[in-house]
This record gives sequence, C-alpha cells and structure tokens, in this order.
Amino acid sequence: MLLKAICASFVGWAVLGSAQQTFLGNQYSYNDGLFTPAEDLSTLSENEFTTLAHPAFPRYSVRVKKSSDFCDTTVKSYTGYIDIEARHLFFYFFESRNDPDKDDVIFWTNGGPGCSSSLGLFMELGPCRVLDANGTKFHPESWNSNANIFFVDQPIGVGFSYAEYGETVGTTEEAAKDIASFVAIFFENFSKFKGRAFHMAGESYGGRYIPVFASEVYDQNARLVEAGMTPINLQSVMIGNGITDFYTMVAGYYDMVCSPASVAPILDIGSCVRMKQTLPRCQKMLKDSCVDIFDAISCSAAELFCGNEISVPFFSTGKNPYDISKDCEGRIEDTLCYPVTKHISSYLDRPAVRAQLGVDPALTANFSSCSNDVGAAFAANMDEYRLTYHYVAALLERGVRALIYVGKNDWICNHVGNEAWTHALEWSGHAEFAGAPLRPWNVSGAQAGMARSAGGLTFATIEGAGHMVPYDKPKESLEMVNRWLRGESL
Ligand SMILES: *[C@@H]1O[C@H](CO)[C@@H](O)[C@H](O)[C@H]1NC(C)=O
Ligand SMILES: *[C@@H]1O[C@H](CO)[C@@H](O)[C@H](O)[C@H]1NC(C)=O
Ligand SMILES: *[C@@H]1O[C@H](CO)[C@@H](O)[C@H](O)[C@H]1NC(C)=O
Ligand SMILES: CC(=O)N[C@H]1CO[C@H](CO)[C@@H](O)[C@@H]1O
Repeated sequence: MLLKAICASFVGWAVLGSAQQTFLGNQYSYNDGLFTPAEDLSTLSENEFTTLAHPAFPRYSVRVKKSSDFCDTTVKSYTGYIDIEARHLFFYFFESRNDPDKDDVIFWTNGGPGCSSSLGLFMELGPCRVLDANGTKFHPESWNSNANIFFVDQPIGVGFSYAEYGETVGTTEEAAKDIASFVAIFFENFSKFKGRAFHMAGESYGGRYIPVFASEVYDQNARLVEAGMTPINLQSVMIGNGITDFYTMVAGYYDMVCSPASVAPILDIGSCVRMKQTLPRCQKMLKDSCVDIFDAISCSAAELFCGNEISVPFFSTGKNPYDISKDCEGRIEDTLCYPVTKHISSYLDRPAVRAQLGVDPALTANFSSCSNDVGAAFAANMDEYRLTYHYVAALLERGVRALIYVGKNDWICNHVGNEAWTHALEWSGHAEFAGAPLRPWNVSGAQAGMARSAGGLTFATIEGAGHMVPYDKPKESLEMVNRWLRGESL
C-alpha cells in the first residue's frame, strides 16, 4: 500500500492499479411523440420497478421504486437504478419535509474516489442515520428539512452500483456524462420537479466531481433545449472539504500540523523543520510535472516524494486525518477512523434491507463503504492531479453560485488549501472576493465559523468539525445549507 501524497481521497490513499477506460459517445435523436411525463412519483409501485426512459437518451433508462417506511416515514422516498446499457447506478431520493412541491432539489455524492453516498446519507446529512447496531434512527437535522435530495452511489462499482461485461469508469469527466444524463431523464420524466431549482453537492473528492458534473449538466442544457426539453435549473454547487486544487493543499499540510491553523502544532520541531525545508522542492516537482505540463511519470515521482516528506510524518502521529483533534479509532483501512461506518455496512448487508431498497440480486458481495478497484482506476489515471477550479470560475461567470465549506479540523482536505484557491481564483468577481474580509458567522448567537463572500462565491469554515461536517456539526451545517438555499449570506 502506497500512502498518497495529496488530499485525495476520502480514503486518503489507494493502491495503484491498472484501469481500462471506456468513453461514451453522446449520440441521440429525439422524437417528440414518444415522451409521456409522469405526474407524480407516488404513483410508483412499491413492489416492482417502473422503468423510465427518454428518446433523447436512447442508451439510458431509470428503474425507480417507492420505499415507504424506509428511513423517514414523514416523507415519500424512492430508490432505484439509472441504467446506462451495461452500467447501473444506484440512488436514493427523499422528498422534502417542508414542501416537496416547491422546495429545491439537491444532488449529493460522497468522494473517495470510490466511496458510497450511503456514508453521507446514514452518517452525515440524511433523513435517518445508522449510528449503532440498532439500524436507522430519524435525523432531525437532515438536509431534506427544506429540500428534496438525492444520494447517488457513483461511479459504477461503488456501493450498490454495478456494471456488466467488466465496464469501469476511471475519470471524473467520464463519470460526469452518466450523471448529467441521469439528471436530465429524472427532471424530464417527473414533471413535478421540472424546472425546479437544482443544487449539486458533494464532499472530499466531490471537490473534483461536483464542478465537473455541474459543468456537464450546464453545458447539456443547450442540447436539451434543442431537443425540446426543459433545461435543468442549476442554481449552485456546494462542496464540503473538497479537493478542487491538490496543489494549494500541499502547503496546507504543513500549516495544519506545524502551526496553530486549527489546533496547536501536533508534530515535533525536528519533523516540522524538515518538512518546511522539503516543502519547496515538493511544490516545485508538482508544479513542473503535474501543473505546468502534465507528465504522468514525473508527476508520480513528485507524488511519491511529497508523500514521504509530507504525509508519512503526519500518519506516524496516529491522529485521525479527517479530524486532527482526535486519534484514529480503529484501523483506518477498516473503519476510516469512524467505527460507525461498520454499522452502516452491516445494516446494508441485511437481506431485508436490500430487498426493501431493491438492490439488484446480482449483488451478492458484502457492502463496502469504499471500493478499492474504483479508487485504483482513478489513481491509475491520476485523475486527482487535474486541477478543477477553472470549472468553478466558469460556473460562477454563468450565475451558478458556489459554496466552499470546510470543517476546520480536517487535515486531508484542509481549510488552508481551500481558502488559498478560492482567494486566488481568477474570475470577474476576483477583486471583490479577495478584498472581502473573513467574518464570523453565527448560529443561534454562537460563532459557527468564519466566512468570506462576494458575487456568488462563499468560502466558510466550521469550527470544531472535521472532514464530515454534518456528522460533527449537524445543527450548524443544516443552518448553513438552509441559508444558502434561500440565497442569504451566512
Ligand atoms: C439498541 O436498542 C436497545 C433497545 O432499545 C437498547 O437497549 C440498546 O442500548 C440499543 N443499542 C445501542 C448500541 O444503542
Ligand atoms: C460477509 O460478512 C460476514 C459477516 O461479517 C462474513 O462472515 C462473511 O464471510 C462475509 N462474506 C464475504 C463474501 O466476504
Ligand atoms: C456572533 O457570536 C459572537 C460570539 O458569541 C458574538 O460576539 C457576535 O456578536 C455575534 N455576531 C453576530 C453578528 O451576531
Ligand atoms: C413513470 C412514467 O410514467 N415514466 C414515463 C417516462 O417516460 C417514458 C418514455 O416516454 C414513459 O414510457 C414512461 O411512462
């Protein structure tokens, strides 16, 4: 096992492996007469799947199933698969607790690459959480309090998603095509949600996924309009503890362990001095071979060097890389430092739960929170070393807002790096944003963190939270999301 240098992953490292790439062409034809929208999801059967399809996406369809009495009995919920020929993406959908007919729609994905969005659902922000061996428990601070929400296991090979004929996805750009098509089919077929304000959100590797996915959804709108369909009303992206710019994160790793950026320095002076001295060399190697030009072999050498000098000293402390104010609980490979993840996996291995969710019977293996194969495929393509912030700038220029929020105790995708790239971002609002002060933002009269905002872009920290902000600070994170959905400043 190779420790990865950089804030990559929710898992933090992945074994290198080889991946087969398959790229989807995007041919479609449209026939006006074929489309019949469904008025209401609640007409769906609970016992079998209803198949949705659209002639603009001849290679795609959606199997969806109602799941009453699952997770949140106060709302309607649905689970299903997006079928893209041999590829099958699993999703959960929960209606809003407030007003499903008017409230916005949120898309949520966890990171990895390779981790299941069931972690976000059952540990962080979902309508119910699985925090012990007793199964689901109602979560009052769920993000469906004022929004309809999706949780998607993506790409194929993650969670309950699967593929036939050995198909794999190993890049964010390729994953984006499947997600954009799913979003189009869903909104077109369910006229109730057509044209509804839409927000794409994710955590960790979501810092790479979400800007690319949202851009694909935005660019797809021209084709939807051409085909006589309603464009997707994309309003914003929300990224929690993301890896949008691996390069600025590197200096952040030093600050996180050797300065009081979050907690008092946790490394000894000798290690800090060595790290400070090797940091410029690591940065130069990364800039020369991963940023200025992309050379896979030299970039891998930079990754290895930076890993040894910057990550290894951190991991020797035994601290939780997702929350440096704590020690890692359990073996990280097994629990991600959070033993609660084991309860989620056992819950999702119960045959009755799988039957209720409509998990394809072809999936017989035990549930894994994160897929090593998918992580390895992305690593083989060095997907993480593709800078993603230009997508955020492009979205901002088109009026799509961006919320970059960061739990302050996270080491792996830390606030120092995220503040640096948002501050440096080139876009028409740059001067105003860069000149704006970081101000405290409060929840119920107490300071929740610091925030900087201008012209559609907001950077915010959350005090006392690690990588999984809604797990650590459910009340503050729900308040943050509600203010964001209402278009208010934090
Ligand atoms: C599970 O529920 C039982 C019965 O309500 C309770 O006694 C037990 O403490 C719970 N277990 C955990 C781990 O919370
Ligand atoms: C699945 O998990 C169970 C319980 O932990 C274990 O006994 C079993 O061997 C696992 N099955 C596979 C195929 O790994
Ligand atoms: C936010 O909370 C802090 C600490 O409780 C307090 O000093 C400050 O006045 C509050 N700010 C606002 C705008 O409410
Ligand atoms: C649930 C439902 O009615 N879905 C419709 C979605 O669109 C396809 C293709 O037009 C219809 O066949 C489905 O009935």
